[in-house]
Amino acid sequence: MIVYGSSLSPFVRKTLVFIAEKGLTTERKPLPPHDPMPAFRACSPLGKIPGFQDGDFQISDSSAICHYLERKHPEPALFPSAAEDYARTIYFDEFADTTLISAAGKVFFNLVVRKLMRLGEPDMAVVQTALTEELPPLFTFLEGRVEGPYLVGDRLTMADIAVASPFVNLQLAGHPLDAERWPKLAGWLAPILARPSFVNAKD
Ligand SMILES: N[C@@H](CCC(=O)N[C@@H](CS)C(=O)NCC(=O)O)C(=O)O
Repeated sequence: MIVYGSSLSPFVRKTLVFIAEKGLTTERKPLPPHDPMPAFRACSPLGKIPGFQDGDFQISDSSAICHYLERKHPEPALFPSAAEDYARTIYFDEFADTTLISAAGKVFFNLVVRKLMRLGEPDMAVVQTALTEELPPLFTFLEGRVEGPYLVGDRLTMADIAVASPFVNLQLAGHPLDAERWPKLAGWLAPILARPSFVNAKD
């Protein structure tokens, strides 16, 4: 098994955490989006990370990879079996991959990626709008959904992995979650990010 892509990507991190929580190990090829490496482009023709290879099977997209792994390695289950909880888990994964990452990504791209890749000065207006207008309602929404240690049911699921992942990007950008303003969300997030799967999801 090979995962292509830098773990700075919330999508790559999500995939690495999922693999670790399955008790699996993977070879790593940390690279940026659109890297020309032929083996990577065979997995991800559009150049998005993560790319994934398992034997002669190749695919990209973090959710597609994780669903594949769930079928291949059913235990421990990271998607619930009950229809309602399954749907809730898919909902949170989709929410994280689209709404949350698109807002958090503006902060991370401007404050971290631009510097790392020498792409010029950050657009602080974009950062401020994301921090003060776009992210707070999302955090408030999540605050209202946290009822215990896991977002769905009574064990870790893809929902926890997907939603927690972009919070690492905010931390790396110097904007961790405000625990006083969103205490329930912070109380859920801290133990999830302290799991070895998250701690070790680095290049
Ligand atoms: N839906 C995809 C999104 C992957 C994605 O957009 N990754 C970013 C890096 S964080 C990327 O490769 N961007 C380059 C591009 O969109 O062309 C997934 O879940 O893997």
